[in-house]
Amino acid sequence: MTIQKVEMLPIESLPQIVDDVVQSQEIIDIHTHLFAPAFGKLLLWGIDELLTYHYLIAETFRRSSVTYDQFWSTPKSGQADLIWQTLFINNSPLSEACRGVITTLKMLGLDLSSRNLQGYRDYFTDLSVDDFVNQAFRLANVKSVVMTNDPFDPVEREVWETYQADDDRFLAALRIDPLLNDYGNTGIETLQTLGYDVDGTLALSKQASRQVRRFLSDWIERIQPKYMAVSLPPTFRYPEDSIRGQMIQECILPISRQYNLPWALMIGVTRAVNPQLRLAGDGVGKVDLTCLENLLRENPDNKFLTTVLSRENQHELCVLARKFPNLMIFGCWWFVNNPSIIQEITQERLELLGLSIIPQHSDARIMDQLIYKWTHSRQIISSVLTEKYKDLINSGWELTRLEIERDVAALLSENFTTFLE
Ligand code: RAT
Ligand code: ZN
Repeated sequence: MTIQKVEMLPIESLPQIVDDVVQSQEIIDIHTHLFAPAFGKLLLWGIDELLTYHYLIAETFRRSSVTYDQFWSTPKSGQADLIWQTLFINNSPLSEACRGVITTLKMLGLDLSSRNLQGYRDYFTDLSVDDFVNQAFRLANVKSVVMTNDPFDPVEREVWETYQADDDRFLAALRIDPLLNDYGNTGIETLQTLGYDVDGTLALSKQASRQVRRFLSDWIERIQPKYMAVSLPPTFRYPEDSIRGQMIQECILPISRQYNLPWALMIGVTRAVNPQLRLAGDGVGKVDLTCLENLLRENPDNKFLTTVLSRENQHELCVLARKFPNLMIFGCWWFVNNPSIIQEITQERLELLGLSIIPQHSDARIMDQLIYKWTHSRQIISSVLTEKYKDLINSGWELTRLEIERDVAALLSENFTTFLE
């Protein structure tokens, strides 16, 4: 048998080659808050939306004397004016969320030297939503995004009455937070409104769990999600003698197995630490990951996707993934989605888990953000990978470009699709 000769890479050309490969790899973005254009107003895009991103709202209150009441009673364009003036004109836009706006405007070809917000608005006025979506996907080099689909939101429910799901750039995910975090209020109320016969008590009767399972099945069949998802507080425990514990055991885990649908847990958010900030008011806390360890050990036939919000939990999460192949860890979520921390987490994950991870998701809420979130993330992924490949070459391993392409495709796209199979 003859061994085909392949061209091995010299170490000097490595940074350029890895960067080319990372830039040209199409991405599946596994968690966003974006919507297909058919969802109408639920799809946010344009400069005023970009500037009023909740990450920037939180930063504005730190540098402006505006009161909560003044801010919230101002129309969106006025809020955007204030944010622009405060974070971009009166101060240099150094934070990651601010830099994101700059990267986006630049990649859209707008003149940053003008610093003219009205000029940026005019650019968007001339665009149709479809054209803009095409442009964002092209500039971000993203193949598809997973939406966050919430059957507890009446506005979104109405869209699903007629939505054809014919735009395959937008994949669905069934978000079920109220079932696990607010069953006594939104959970029961919504189920009853939709005709599921659950009683109002806070212990899940046999009848109520049957109804919740029916609700989940109906929505899975309707929206064909890639996974079910929930965000959980740092106080999350499992097993637990609580409505949440029961819901997980009797409804979520069996349905997840029945449909071969991963359950995505996003753990570590304390909601409304400062309620005055609304969506921008959530905080972070460390979680005792024994909860996940128990879930993984007791449910080897279930698939779990997990990301954690605190920096302190990242290492433990990697170690757990080494123990349980039914756990796929993903993304640098929200408060850890900053270059210095992404770099650290990505290195840590590659060192502990090799290529068996999904290094990033965008969490984009506004279509424009797809552009900067992936531009910034690609830069870091590329530089971390370059260092790792350099170490390998220095240790004596020879690499080909094709092997690098294979690895990057796994990280940015195929690990997700394979995990779903
Ligand atoms: O990152 C965010 O925008 C947060 O507000 C949350 O949406 C978080 O990502 C979540 O999905 O709960
Ligand atoms: Zn999110």
